[in-house]
Amino acid sequence: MRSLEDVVLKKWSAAVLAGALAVGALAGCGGDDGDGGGGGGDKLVMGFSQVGAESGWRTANTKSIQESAAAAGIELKFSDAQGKQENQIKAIRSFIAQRVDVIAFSPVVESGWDPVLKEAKDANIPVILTDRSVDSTDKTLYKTFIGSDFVLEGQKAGLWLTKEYEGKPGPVNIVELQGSPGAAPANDRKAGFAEVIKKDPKFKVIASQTGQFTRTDGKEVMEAFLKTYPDIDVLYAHNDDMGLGAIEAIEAAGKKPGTDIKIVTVDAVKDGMTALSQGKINFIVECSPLLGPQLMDLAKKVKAGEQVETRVLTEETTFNKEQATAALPTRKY
Ligand code: GZL
Repeated sequence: MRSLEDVVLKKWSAAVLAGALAVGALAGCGGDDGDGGGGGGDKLVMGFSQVGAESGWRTANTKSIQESAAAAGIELKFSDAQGKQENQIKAIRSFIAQRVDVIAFSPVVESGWDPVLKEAKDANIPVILTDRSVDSTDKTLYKTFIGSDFVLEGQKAGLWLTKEYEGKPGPVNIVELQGSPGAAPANDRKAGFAEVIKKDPKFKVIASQTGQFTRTDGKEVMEAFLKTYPDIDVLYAHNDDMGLGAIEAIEAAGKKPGTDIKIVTVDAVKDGMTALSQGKINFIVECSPLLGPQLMDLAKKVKAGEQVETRVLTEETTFNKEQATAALPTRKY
């Protein structure tokens, strides 16, 4: 009988291998000579709809996309949806009207995309999903999805917690700061974490509420949790930013983050890694925002009519205090 750890770690290593193979497959396809555009040297035009600017991760992701487009000689039409699906749908329709070569976007929520994706397909404009996916059953509506395995990220956070409390009595009272409602990372990080901790009844999620992936909301919700629950042992935050906001609330309540309340988060942005190196966060599951270079490679191949992997997994790891301290000096984001 394989242990849960074996299952999670096996899936993790398979994901990393798939990611490496995918990158290898892309690189091995006789990459572009960087003159921009897939065909006779004309500049490839990409329409990109971004979720918003809600977190440090998002800022780093936008930077990666913008810098990679410039480096690849791709003309980028960039739209910030400010967290609203209707703005993304409007932007995609505008890209269709402008006859861009490729449309890429990070869906703010999983559902409600089929109609506009069908419009792009009918206009013969290929679509690439980045960062987050959609729940469309029609897989012909997009060419590929490049992003993380959010369920695995939740499982990694749960696995760390089970190890942290191995052999210790319960109950272990957990509060959870969820990402924005309906977002794939929020749904999947919650599911992956729950799947792991349900194996031991001492772990109890006593409260779970959205903090919208932002520091401000994370702080406000944690303030409410602290007022309601005097005996919180652990905070699981779906991203560093909510964890950092919660740290402010925990300290204001006279408690020590990382000691009185253990904290596990996801992303591994610089501010989160700094808090981890200071012992205010205990463990971070990495979710890389640096999708730009692979996205531009995929766009050129898609425009050139080449076959691409339908799923490109980003490679990522986890960090404890010592690993964060070592990684910080060279951290790109
Ligand atoms: C994950 C990304 C999430 C980050 C948050 O790929 O969609 O959105 O974890 C960000 O920080 O707001």
